[in-house]
Amino acid sequence: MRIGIVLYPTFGGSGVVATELGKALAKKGHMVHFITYSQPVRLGGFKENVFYHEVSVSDYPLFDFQPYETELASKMVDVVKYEKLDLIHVHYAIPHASAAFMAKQILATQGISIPFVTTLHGTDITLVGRDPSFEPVITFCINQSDAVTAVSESLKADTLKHFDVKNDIHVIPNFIRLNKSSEKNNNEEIRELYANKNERILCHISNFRKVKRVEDVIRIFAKVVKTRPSKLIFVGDGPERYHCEMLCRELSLCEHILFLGKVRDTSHVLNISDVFMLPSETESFGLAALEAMAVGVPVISSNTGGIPEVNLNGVSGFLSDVGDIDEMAKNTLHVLEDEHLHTFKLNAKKQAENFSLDRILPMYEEIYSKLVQRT
Ligand code: GMT
Repeated sequence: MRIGIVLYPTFGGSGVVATELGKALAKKGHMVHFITYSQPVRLGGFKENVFYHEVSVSDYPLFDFQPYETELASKMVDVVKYEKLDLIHVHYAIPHASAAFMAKQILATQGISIPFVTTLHGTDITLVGRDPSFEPVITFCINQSDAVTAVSESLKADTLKHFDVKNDIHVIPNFIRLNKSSEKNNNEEIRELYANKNERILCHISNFRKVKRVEDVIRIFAKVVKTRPSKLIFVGDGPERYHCEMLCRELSLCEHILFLGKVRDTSHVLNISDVFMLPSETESFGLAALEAMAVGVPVISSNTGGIPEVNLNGVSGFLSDVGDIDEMAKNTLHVLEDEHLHTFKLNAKKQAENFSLDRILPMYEEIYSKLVQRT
């Protein structure tokens, strides 16, 4: 098939899932055309069957706000027409689904029929999408999509609760490429760069938005480090990073906490970590937690949204109510104990196998085939 994938090219989970999906489809022989405003961070170098179409954003002085949706829709029309695409798959509803709807309508006037699939990822429904100013457009686009998928049962339930959706929503969980991420180097040399031999390593990877509650990670760590010598590694950047750095200083924890900033390939950090922290306010799935589990890192998380579908309480880690720092610290110390850590690591890896690419990819292909046959 010839598939157009519209995505955010950034470190955010929806962009990672869309890029990895496209790469996997290309490997299976599909022609994959990524459409977005800059090269997706996870795309890497040249790959057979993969093409990237950049949406150039106009900087005409009249525009205080650039008309990205219009430019994206125009690019989609062009790519569908000249690359003879069979379907478009958009990741994250805003504004990708409405741009796809517009492109579809324009193409219909030229006798070209193209179905589009919308994948809902999370904040497009749970935070941004629930803003009343977006609601009519999101509801319309979900209902106009030729197929709709959501990354967890929880996200599907949230969508049905908050929007007047008439379309079916297929739950297709996020996935992990196990063979790559499970190549654990056991690289003691790298580990020694960050921690002493007797120390455990906790890590958190995110875009440092409020919803991630990164300050909770620091407050949990402050309790853990009193009992067990440890280091905390932060990967990523975003609006809350500055506050977090201030909190580390305030709590005199700077010598124990490292902020690495944005890192393209997080596997090196995950490979040397003993526990992954995800205390989010809401989380439709928690791809970062799954990536950690895939290399045998147990997860201490909140029990919100789709996280319980990924992290199993007492098995691959622990879940607590949002903001329950005391319990999360207690659970972290439990996991880090010598007699428990190995079992939690094995369990985390085993649970991640339920989300292997081999199991999930056919679910998308089945939806694509049905739509293409219908057109
Ligand atoms: O919120 C983010 O971290 C980014 C966002 C995105 O769409 O890029 O993540 C959402 O989609 C991910 C991929 O499906 C999920 O793993 C995240 O749980 C979800 N984030 C939230 O729901 C807060």
